[in-house]
Amino acid sequence: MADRRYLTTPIYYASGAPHIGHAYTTILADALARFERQSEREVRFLTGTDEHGQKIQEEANRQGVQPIELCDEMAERFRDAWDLLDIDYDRFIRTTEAEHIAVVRSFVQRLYDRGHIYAGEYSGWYSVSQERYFTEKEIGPDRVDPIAGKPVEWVEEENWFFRMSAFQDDLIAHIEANPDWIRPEVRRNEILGFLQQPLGDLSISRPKRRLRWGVELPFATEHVAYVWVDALINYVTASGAIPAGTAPDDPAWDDVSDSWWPADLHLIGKDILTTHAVYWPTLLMGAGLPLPRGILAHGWWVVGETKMSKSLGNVIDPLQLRDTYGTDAVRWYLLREMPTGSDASYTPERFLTRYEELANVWGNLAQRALSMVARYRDGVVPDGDAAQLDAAIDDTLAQVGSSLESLRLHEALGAAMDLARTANGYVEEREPWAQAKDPARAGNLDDTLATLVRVLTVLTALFHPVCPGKAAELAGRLGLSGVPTLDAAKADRPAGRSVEKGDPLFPRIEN
Ligand code: ME8
Repeated sequence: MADRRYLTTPIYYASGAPHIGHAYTTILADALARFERQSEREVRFLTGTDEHGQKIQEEANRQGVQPIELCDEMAERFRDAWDLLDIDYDRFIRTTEAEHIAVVRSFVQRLYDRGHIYAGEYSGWYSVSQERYFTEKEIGPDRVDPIAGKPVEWVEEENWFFRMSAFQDDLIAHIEANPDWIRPEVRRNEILGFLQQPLGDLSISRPKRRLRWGVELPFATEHVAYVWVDALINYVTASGAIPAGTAPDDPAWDDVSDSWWPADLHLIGKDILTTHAVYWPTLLMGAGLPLPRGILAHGWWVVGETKMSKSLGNVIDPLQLRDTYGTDAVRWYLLREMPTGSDASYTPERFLTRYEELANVWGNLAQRALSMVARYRDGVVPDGDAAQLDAAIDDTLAQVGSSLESLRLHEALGAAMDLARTANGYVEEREPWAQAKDPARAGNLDDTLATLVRVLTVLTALFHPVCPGKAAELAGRLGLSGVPTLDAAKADRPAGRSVEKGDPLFPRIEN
């Protein structure tokens, strides 16, 4: 089979507007997808909205609209945000789509037919904001859910259960046999720690008398599917493995090799690790489908020292930042600032520092190099030795490769920026303005200029996944027909090409 990659983001609740947390995961996935496409792999990049459940129903009630009206509006808002942030997804899934509903029904019926589902009574502390139950220990004496800090409610109801406990040993064995399956390692250890306690069964239904907004269970029509079960299945729906209308016992379930399933990487925030690393793989085992090949749980964005929250009014709107600094600056900041996997704090000062890095290092290099080609060589790249920084280029590419391999994207971007720094140092060292004055050094000047154009060409390829707009702009000024792949950039011979100076890539921001 061709070399393919299937990457996913969480599907975001259609009850709230996109903020920098959502933007981070989505931009991270987009940049990884773009790096994959550069290596000429076939890529499927999925995102979307999570539209069923109590949280959505309550928000719709609050606004006095039908749930689907709220979802239509919010799905549009997410799509618009992703367009403005240059997210090049292949599929935007909504869990209210008929195709998805059909797959969920077939999936749960299959679990039922295979004997993994039974009826029972349930009571416990339920968090509407997280759409899940918490234990006494987790909610503490104040009875608030430990993630959102909101009060939980006591719920007693008859429920259908998935025999999750039956898969505990297989799940542990899988995690132990695949050290990179959950990354980073702290998250893997967290799940292995969690699995040291006996795993309970998972309540997968909600009675319609309490919640109508969901997918009706085919074997229990007075119930709808628990929203997390519904939501997780989106990854299979969008893979095309189980086309709508596939019966629960269809042979399609046994051979998914023609589809995108299994996913290569589920990108998620650490808040939803248990659902992805415990509920999801056990549900897949129950259905007899292969497990995703990896999960990357990234850290949490906070504002200054504080959690972002609507009630505190400190939610950072990525689109507002974009209006001031541009799409690529927002993307750069988020990906460069947060060490993949760790937490990070948003501050306007750090944002500005990262912006200045773009302007003063990469932007400045482009401006200097292109204006010197314009001034000294009438805008045509001279036929000099362009390979003077090739050792640095090779080192950078090797480092970027290994950082991407270990999903340390911030490190890969740091390496790319360091190459631009090295090239700026090379300009200082070579003093092209002095070379230009001295006819005996004309050949040296040709070498300097050709080398700088070569580095800029490689940098367009390296920066493209994170700064697609600026990389394309720079490629145009370099006289290229588009942003080259890394291999094409390395093979490029720029001599004789006309280049154009243009305005600074990253203009100075007033105030
Ligand atoms: O959990 N920092 O949706 P959601 C970093 N619908 N990332 C953040 C963040 C923050 N402060 N806040 C949110 C759901 N995120 C479910 C998912 S998937 C089958 C169902 C990001 O709208 C991060 O990716 O609450 C987190 O996992 C996700 O948004 C949660 O989005």
